[in-house]
Amino acid sequence: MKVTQKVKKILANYESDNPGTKANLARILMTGKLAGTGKLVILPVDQGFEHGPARSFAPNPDAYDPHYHYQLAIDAGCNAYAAPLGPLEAGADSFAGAIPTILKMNSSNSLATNKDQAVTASIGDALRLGCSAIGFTIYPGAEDQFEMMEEIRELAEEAKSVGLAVVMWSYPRGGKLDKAGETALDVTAYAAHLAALLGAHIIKVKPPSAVLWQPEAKAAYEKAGLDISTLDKRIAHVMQSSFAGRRIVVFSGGEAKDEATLLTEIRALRDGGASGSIVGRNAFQRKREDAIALLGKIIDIYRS
Ligand code: FBP
Repeated sequence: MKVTQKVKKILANYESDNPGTKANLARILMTGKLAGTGKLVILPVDQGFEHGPARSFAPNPDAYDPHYHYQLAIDAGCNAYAAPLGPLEAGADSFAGAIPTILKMNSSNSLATNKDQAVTASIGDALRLGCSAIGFTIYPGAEDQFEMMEEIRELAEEAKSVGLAVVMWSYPRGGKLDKAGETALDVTAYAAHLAALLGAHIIKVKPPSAVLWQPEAKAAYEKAGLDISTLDKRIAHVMQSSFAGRRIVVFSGGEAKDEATLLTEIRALRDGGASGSIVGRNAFQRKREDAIALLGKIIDIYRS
């Protein structure tokens, strides 16, 4: 594997990491159709946990099979495939070494009454399955947010010590946050910044709206005269909040939507300097050939 200058430059931002972690970041950045460009598209499939099987897979019943997702990520030319323990185990032998994997180590479920996550796998599992990274969700704003932060502190320390990379899903929710607050620009930038502060190599947040939710933050944005009128400008601000672009930040695809809307959003992500996208439902809820075509278009946008 020849590591490009672009990727070397990104790896240089991770000044404290050991060669194992850098090699795993390089594997992710040097795989798939975006290999070497510094951009990445990841397929995440943990929605079975988060939303349940029918909401996740009934639109495309082939997707009930965990092998389906490994193959989709490979054939579409994704950089990596992220999933909880069970589905990674279910294809571990058939797909060993075929695509970098990210072990999603905690999950919630929609039957829960509180906004919290259970740790559902170990660093040993990640190593046994040959994963490149662990994935972990924090819910900034939730009653249990500090517990989640303490859990990832411990897991990240262990992951980094054995050469794994750390991907953090930072999803504000719970507590005082309402729906508008969850994706507000100030809250999203705060969530990305918190993940960077917690030592994430790769940060994952939702594309932010133009809402400024916290009055104190709103005043600071207004005083600074920050232009937040378009999505690309808001993405640039989230990148700035992630150590001035020194951290890889990918944005989620969200609920299944029409292709034109999604691609317009992806172009704004690219124009704002996003590192890439992590697209689940918009991929696997479509028929396989449509999903591959759509992921191909997303990849082309990042390549251009
Ligand atoms: P999607 O592209 O399907 O939105 O997947 C990204 C993701 O972060 C998943 O990893 C996760 O299961 C899901 O979003 C959570 O979505 P929500 O916050 O809407 O419950």
